[in-house]
Amino acid sequence: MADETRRQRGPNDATPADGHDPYTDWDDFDLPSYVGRTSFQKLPELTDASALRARRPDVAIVGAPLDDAVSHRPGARFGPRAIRAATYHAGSPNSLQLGIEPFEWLDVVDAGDAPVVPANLERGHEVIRRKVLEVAQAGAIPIVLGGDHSITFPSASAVAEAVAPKRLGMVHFDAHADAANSTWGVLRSHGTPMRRLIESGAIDGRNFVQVGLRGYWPPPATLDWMREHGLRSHFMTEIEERGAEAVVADALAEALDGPELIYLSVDIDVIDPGMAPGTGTPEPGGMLTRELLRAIRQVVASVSLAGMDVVEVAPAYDVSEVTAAAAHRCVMEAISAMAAKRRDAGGRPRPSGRTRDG
Ligand SMILES: [Mn+2]
Repeated sequence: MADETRRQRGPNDATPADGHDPYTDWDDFDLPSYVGRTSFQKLPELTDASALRARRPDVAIVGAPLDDAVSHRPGARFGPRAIRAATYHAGSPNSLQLGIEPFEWLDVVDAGDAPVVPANLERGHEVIRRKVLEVAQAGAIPIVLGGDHSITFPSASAVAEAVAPKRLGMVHFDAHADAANSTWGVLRSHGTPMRRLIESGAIDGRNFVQVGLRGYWPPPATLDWMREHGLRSHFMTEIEERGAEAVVADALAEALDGPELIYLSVDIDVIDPGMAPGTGTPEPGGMLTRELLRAIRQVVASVSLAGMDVVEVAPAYDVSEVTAAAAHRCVMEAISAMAAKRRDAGGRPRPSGRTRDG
Protein backbone atom coordinates (compact mmCIF):
# COMPACT_ATOMS: atom_id res chain seq x y z
CA MET A 1 0.00 0.00 0.00
CA ALA A 2 1.30 3.41 -0.94
CA ASP A 3 -0.20 4.81 2.22
CA GLU A 4 1.55 2.21 4.33
CA THR A 5 4.89 2.98 2.66
CA ARG A 6 4.40 6.65 3.33
CA ARG A 7 3.54 6.04 6.96
CA GLN A 8 6.76 4.10 7.49
CA ARG A 9 8.95 6.88 6.13
CA GLY A 10 10.58 8.97 8.82
CA PRO A 11 11.90 12.51 8.58
CA ASN A 12 15.44 11.46 7.65
CA ASP A 13 15.04 8.86 4.93
CA ALA A 14 12.90 10.20 2.08
CA THR A 15 14.27 11.11 -1.35
CA PRO A 16 12.48 12.17 -4.56
CA ALA A 17 13.92 9.05 -6.25
CA ASP A 18 11.89 6.64 -4.12
CA GLY A 19 8.55 8.23 -4.93
CA HIS A 20 8.58 10.70 -2.08
CA ASP A 21 5.88 13.35 -2.40
CA PRO A 22 7.08 16.46 -0.56
CA TYR A 23 3.53 17.79 -0.19
CA THR A 24 1.78 14.80 1.30
CA ASP A 25 4.46 12.70 2.94
CA TRP A 26 4.85 12.58 6.72
CA ASP A 27 2.03 12.36 9.13
CA ASP A 28 1.90 14.48 12.26
CA PHE A 29 4.27 12.16 14.16
CA ASP A 30 7.07 12.66 11.61
CA LEU A 31 6.55 16.37 10.94
CA PRO A 32 8.82 18.77 12.87
CA SER A 33 8.33 18.89 16.63
CA TYR A 34 6.99 22.47 16.53
CA VAL A 35 4.26 21.54 14.03
CA GLY A 36 0.98 19.89 14.96
CA ARG A 37 -0.09 18.42 18.24
CA THR A 38 1.50 19.22 21.57
CA SER A 39 1.51 15.82 23.27
CA PHE A 40 4.84 14.47 24.59
CA GLN A 41 6.91 13.64 21.45
CA LYS A 42 3.57 13.89 19.57
CA LEU A 43 2.66 10.47 20.91
CA PRO A 44 -0.98 9.38 20.77
CA GLU A 45 -3.21 11.22 23.23
CA LEU A 46 -5.29 8.86 25.35
CA THR A 47 -6.92 10.97 28.00
CA ASP A 48 -9.87 8.67 28.64
CA ALA A 49 -9.62 5.91 31.27
CA SER A 50 -11.56 3.38 29.19
CA ALA A 51 -9.35 4.04 26.14
CA LEU A 52 -6.28 3.48 28.34
CA ARG A 53 -7.69 0.21 29.67
CA ALA A 54 -8.48 -0.96 26.13
CA ARG A 55 -5.00 -0.14 24.77
CA ARG A 56 -2.93 -1.02 27.87
CA PRO A 57 0.16 0.98 26.85
CA ASP A 58 3.52 0.26 28.47
CA VAL A 59 4.05 3.85 29.60
CA ALA A 60 1.74 6.88 29.87
CA ILE A 61 2.80 10.49 30.34
CA VAL A 62 0.60 12.42 32.80
CA GLY A 63 0.67 16.18 33.37
CA ALA A 64 0.23 17.48 36.93
CA PRO A 65 0.11 21.27 36.40
CA LEU A 66 -0.20 22.28 40.04
CA ASP A 67 2.00 24.68 42.02
CA ASP A 68 -0.26 25.78 44.86
CA ALA A 69 2.03 24.09 47.40
CA VAL A 70 5.28 25.97 46.80
CA SER A 71 7.12 27.67 49.63
CA HIS A 72 8.99 30.17 47.45
CA ARG A 73 8.85 31.05 43.72
CA PRO A 74 5.66 29.81 42.02
CA GLY A 75 5.36 28.79 38.38
CA ALA A 76 5.76 25.00 38.16
CA ARG A 77 2.12 24.74 37.02
CA PHE A 78 3.51 25.64 33.60
CA GLY A 79 6.06 22.81 33.78
CA PRO A 80 4.14 20.04 31.95
CA ARG A 81 3.59 22.13 28.82
CA ALA A 82 7.19 23.35 28.81
CA ILE A 83 8.57 19.82 29.21
CA ARG A 84 6.33 18.46 26.46
CA ALA A 85 7.48 21.26 24.15
CA ALA A 86 11.20 20.93 24.94
CA THR A 87 12.15 18.69 22.04
CA TYR A 88 13.48 19.25 18.57
CA HIS A 89 13.15 15.63 17.45
CA ALA A 90 10.51 14.51 15.00
CA GLY A 91 9.43 10.92 14.58
CA SER A 92 10.96 7.92 16.31
CA PRO A 93 14.11 9.11 18.13
CA ASN A 94 17.24 6.99 18.52
CA SER A 95 19.08 6.94 21.87
CA LEU A 96 22.80 7.12 21.19
CA GLN A 97 23.42 6.39 24.88
CA LEU A 98 21.63 3.02 24.74
CA GLY A 99 21.55 2.22 21.04
CA ILE A 100 17.80 1.90 20.85
CA GLU A 101 14.76 3.57 19.33
CA PRO A 102 12.56 3.36 22.42
CA PHE A 103 9.18 3.81 20.74
CA GLU A 104 9.88 0.80 18.52
CA TRP A 105 9.91 -1.35 21.67
CA LEU A 106 7.46 0.30 24.02
CA ASP A 107 3.94 1.59 23.47
CA VAL A 108 4.06 5.06 25.01
CA VAL A 109 1.08 7.43 25.05
CA ASP A 110 0.27 10.82 26.53
CA ALA A 111 -2.64 10.52 28.95
CA GLY A 112 -3.03 14.30 29.19
CA ASP A 113 -3.25 16.40 32.34
CA ALA A 114 -4.98 15.83 35.65
CA PRO A 115 -7.88 18.33 35.64
CA VAL A 116 -6.60 20.66 38.35
CA VAL A 117 -7.97 24.13 39.11
CA PRO A 118 -6.05 26.85 40.95
CA ALA A 119 -6.16 27.54 44.67
CA ASN A 120 -7.71 24.23 45.66
CA LEU A 121 -4.84 22.09 46.84
CA GLU A 122 -6.81 19.16 48.25
CA ARG A 123 -8.87 18.87 45.09
CA GLY A 124 -5.73 19.19 42.97
CA HIS A 125 -4.04 16.34 44.80
CA GLU A 126 -7.17 14.21 44.57
CA VAL A 127 -7.57 14.61 40.79
CA ILE A 128 -3.85 13.86 40.35
CA ARG A 129 -4.23 10.74 42.51
CA ARG A 130 -7.23 9.59 40.47
CA LYS A 131 -5.52 10.27 37.14
CA VAL A 132 -2.33 8.40 38.08
CA LEU A 133 -4.40 5.53 39.50
CA GLU A 134 -6.33 5.25 36.21
CA VAL A 135 -3.06 5.01 34.30
CA ALA A 136 -1.45 2.51 36.69
CA GLN A 137 -4.58 0.35 36.84
CA ALA A 138 -4.59 0.27 33.03
CA GLY A 139 -1.23 -1.50 33.28
CA ALA A 140 0.87 1.48 32.19
CA ILE A 141 3.83 2.92 34.04
CA PRO A 142 2.91 6.55 34.76
CA ILE A 143 5.55 9.21 34.13
CA VAL A 144 4.18 12.35 35.75
CA LEU A 145 5.30 15.84 34.73
CA GLY A 146 5.03 18.36 37.58
CA GLY A 147 4.02 20.59 38.98
CA ASP A 148 5.58 21.28 42.35
CA HIS A 149 6.94 18.38 44.40
CA SER A 150 3.77 18.07 46.50
CA ILE A 151 2.30 16.10 43.59
CA THR A 152 4.52 13.13 44.52
CA PHE A 153 2.27 12.49 47.53
CA PRO A 154 -0.88 11.74 45.46
CA SER A 155 1.09 10.28 42.54
CA ALA A 156 3.19 7.76 44.49
CA SER A 157 0.17 6.96 46.71
CA ALA A 158 -1.76 5.99 43.58
CA VAL A 159 1.10 3.83 42.29
CA ALA A 160 1.46 2.13 45.69
CA GLU A 161 -2.27 1.37 45.66
CA ALA A 162 -2.14 0.00 42.12
CA VAL A 163 0.82 -2.35 42.71
CA ALA A 164 -0.25 -3.68 46.14
CA PRO A 165 0.44 -6.19 47.60
CA LYS A 166 3.83 -5.68 46.02
CA ARG A 167 5.88 -3.14 47.97
CA LEU A 168 7.01 0.15 46.53
CA GLY A 169 10.34 1.81 47.27
CA MET A 170 11.35 5.39 46.46
CA VAL A 171 14.48 6.68 44.76
CA HIS A 172 14.43 10.46 45.16
CA PHE A 173 16.82 12.89 43.45
CA ASP A 174 16.56 16.35 44.99
CA ALA A 175 18.51 19.21 46.56
CA HIS A 176 15.97 19.07 49.40
CA ALA A 177 14.77 16.22 51.59
CA ASP A 178 11.08 17.20 51.30
CA ALA A 179 10.39 15.33 54.51
CA ALA A 180 9.40 18.21 56.78
CA ASN A 181 6.25 17.92 58.85
CA SER A 182 4.86 21.19 57.53
CA THR A 183 5.85 24.49 56.00
CA TRP A 184 4.33 27.28 58.08
CA GLY A 185 1.77 24.81 59.35
CA VAL A 186 0.73 23.57 55.88
CA LEU A 187 0.88 19.77 55.69
CA ARG A 188 0.36 19.47 51.91
CA SER A 189 3.47 21.40 50.89
CA HIS A 190 6.22 20.75 48.38
CA GLY A 191 8.50 20.46 51.42
CA THR A 192 6.54 17.55 52.93
CA PRO A 193 5.47 14.91 50.34
CA MET A 194 7.97 12.29 51.49
CA ARG A 195 6.80 12.49 55.11
CA ARG A 196 3.15 12.24 54.03
CA LEU A 197 3.96 9.11 52.00
CA ILE A 198 5.69 7.51 55.00
CA GLU A 199 3.03 8.53 57.54
CA SER A 200 0.20 7.30 55.33
CA GLY A 201 1.91 3.93 55.01
CA ALA A 202 2.14 4.15 51.21
CA ILE A 203 5.93 3.64 51.36
CA ASP A 204 8.03 2.46 54.28
CA GLY A 205 10.65 4.93 55.53
CA ARG A 206 13.45 2.39 55.20
CA ASN A 207 12.59 1.99 51.50
CA PHE A 208 13.33 5.67 50.83
CA VAL A 209 16.67 6.56 49.24
CA GLN A 210 17.56 10.19 48.60
CA VAL A 211 20.40 11.53 46.44
CA GLY A 212 21.77 15.05 46.02
CA LEU A 213 20.75 16.79 49.27
CA ARG A 214 22.59 20.04 49.96
CA GLY A 215 22.30 23.62 51.06
CA TYR A 216 20.64 24.88 54.24
CA TRP A 217 17.46 22.87 54.67
CA PRO A 218 15.95 20.95 56.42
CA PRO A 219 16.80 21.67 60.08
CA PRO A 220 18.36 19.04 62.40
CA ALA A 221 15.01 17.93 63.85
CA THR A 222 13.79 16.88 60.39
CA LEU A 223 17.05 15.03 59.71
CA ASP A 224 16.58 13.26 63.06
CA TRP A 225 13.05 12.24 62.04
CA MET A 226 14.39 10.92 58.74
CA ARG A 227 17.03 8.82 60.49
CA GLU A 228 14.49 7.49 62.99
CA HIS A 229 12.30 6.36 60.11
CA GLY A 230 15.15 4.63 58.29
CA LEU A 231 15.53 6.92 55.28
CA ARG A 232 18.86 6.56 53.50
CA SER A 233 20.13 9.98 52.39
CA HIS A 234 23.14 10.67 50.18
CA PHE A 235 24.29 14.26 50.39
CA MET A 236 25.89 16.17 47.55
CA THR A 237 29.16 16.21 49.53
CA GLU A 238 29.29 12.42 49.15
CA ILE A 239 28.89 12.76 45.36
CA GLU A 240 31.72 15.31 45.37
CA GLU A 241 33.95 12.87 47.24
CA ARG A 242 33.03 9.53 45.64
CA GLY A 243 31.50 10.41 42.27
CA ALA A 244 27.87 10.08 41.23
CA GLU A 245 28.07 6.57 39.80
CA ALA A 246 29.40 4.98 43.01
CA VAL A 247 26.86 6.82 45.13
CA VAL A 248 23.97 5.85 42.85
CA ALA A 249 25.16 2.22 42.92
CA ASP A 250 24.95 2.25 46.74
CA ALA A 251 21.57 3.98 46.56
CA LEU A 252 20.28 1.25 44.27
CA ALA A 253 21.41 -1.52 46.61
CA GLU A 254 19.56 0.25 49.42
CA ALA A 255 16.46 0.86 47.32
CA LEU A 256 16.26 -2.82 46.41
CA ASP A 257 16.68 -3.90 50.04
CA GLY A 258 13.06 -4.98 50.45
CA PRO A 259 10.64 -3.61 47.87
CA GLU A 260 9.96 -5.31 44.54
CA LEU A 261 9.12 -2.08 42.69
CA ILE A 262 10.54 1.44 42.60
CA TYR A 263 9.01 4.88 42.17
CA LEU A 264 11.58 7.35 40.85
CA SER A 265 11.05 10.99 41.80
CA VAL A 266 13.28 13.56 40.11
CA ASP A 267 13.22 17.12 41.40
CA ILE A 268 14.94 19.09 38.67
CA ASP A 269 16.60 21.24 41.35
CA VAL A 270 18.97 18.33 42.05
CA ILE A 271 20.81 19.71 39.01
CA ASP A 272 23.00 22.74 39.64
CA PRO A 273 21.00 25.93 39.01
CA GLY A 274 23.71 27.00 36.59
CA MET A 275 22.40 24.21 34.32
CA ALA A 276 18.78 24.20 35.47
CA PRO A 277 17.81 27.69 36.60
CA GLY A 278 14.11 27.31 35.80
CA THR A 279 12.96 26.10 39.19
CA GLY A 280 11.33 27.47 42.33
CA THR A 281 13.99 26.87 45.00
CA PRO A 282 17.36 26.85 43.23
CA GLU A 283 20.22 25.56 45.39
CA PRO A 284 23.78 26.14 44.17
CA GLY A 285 26.28 23.28 44.04
CA GLY A 286 24.25 20.51 42.42
CA MET A 287 24.69 17.60 40.03
CA LEU A 288 25.65 18.01 36.42
CA THR A 289 22.86 17.35 33.93
CA ARG A 290 24.92 14.53 32.42
CA GLU A 291 25.39 12.93 35.85
CA LEU A 292 21.64 12.93 36.46
CA LEU A 293 20.82 11.51 33.01
CA ARG A 294 23.39 8.75 33.54
CA ALA A 295 21.99 8.09 37.01
CA ILE A 296 18.47 7.72 35.62
CA ARG A 297 19.70 5.15 33.08
CA GLN A 298 21.53 3.37 35.90
CA VAL A 299 18.43 3.31 38.14
CA VAL A 300 15.95 2.21 35.50
CA ALA A 301 18.30 -0.51 34.21
CA SER A 302 18.59 -1.95 37.72
CA VAL A 303 15.09 -1.81 39.19
CA SER A 304 11.51 -2.61 38.20
CA LEU A 305 10.12 0.86 37.68
CA ALA A 306 6.47 1.26 38.70
CA GLY A 307 6.18 5.03 38.35
CA MET A 308 8.17 8.20 37.93
CA ASP A 309 7.81 11.92 38.19
CA VAL A 310 9.89 14.92 37.09
CA VAL A 311 8.92 17.99 39.07
CA GLU A 312 9.65 21.64 39.89
CA VAL A 313 10.29 22.91 36.36
CA ALA A 314 9.18 26.57 36.49
CA PRO A 315 9.55 27.93 32.94
CA ALA A 316 9.29 31.63 33.86
CA TYR A 317 12.75 31.45 35.48
CA ASP A 318 14.25 29.32 32.74
CA VAL A 319 16.89 30.44 30.26
CA SER A 320 16.74 29.18 26.67
CA GLU A 321 14.52 26.29 27.83
CA VAL A 322 17.58 24.57 29.27
CA THR A 323 15.73 23.32 32.38
CA ALA A 324 12.73 22.08 30.44
CA ALA A 325 15.07 20.30 28.02
CA ALA A 326 16.86 18.58 30.92
CA ALA A 327 13.50 17.44 32.33
CA HIS A 328 12.38 16.19 28.91
CA ARG A 329 15.59 14.18 28.63
CA CYS A 330 15.10 12.73 32.12
CA VAL A 331 11.85 11.24 30.78
CA MET A 332 13.46 10.07 27.53
CA GLU A 333 16.37 8.42 29.37
CA ALA A 334 13.94 6.48 31.58
CA ILE A 335 11.82 5.36 28.61
CA SER A 336 14.93 4.40 26.62
CA ALA A 337 16.35 2.41 29.54
CA MET A 338 13.04 0.55 29.91
CA ALA A 339 13.07 -0.23 26.18
CA ALA A 340 16.66 -1.48 26.35
CA LYS A 341 15.72 -3.77 29.23
CA ARG A 342 12.88 -5.27 27.20
CA ARG A 343 15.22 -5.84 24.25
CA ASP A 344 17.99 -7.29 26.39
CA ALA A 345 15.53 -9.67 28.06
CA GLY A 346 14.79 -11.16 24.65
CA GLY A 347 11.70 -9.11 23.83
CA ARG A 348 10.61 -8.17 20.35
CA PRO A 349 10.00 -4.80 18.74
CA ARG A 350 6.38 -3.73 18.52
CA PRO A 351 4.51 -5.38 15.63
CA SER A 352 3.36 -2.07 14.16
CA GLY A 353 6.96 -0.91 14.27
CA ARG A 354 5.89 2.61 15.11
CA THR A 355 4.19 4.54 17.84
CA ARG A 356 1.23 6.13 16.14
CA ASP A 357 -2.46 6.47 16.56
CA GLY A 358 -3.11 3.12 14.89
MN1 LIG B 1 11.70 18.54 45.94
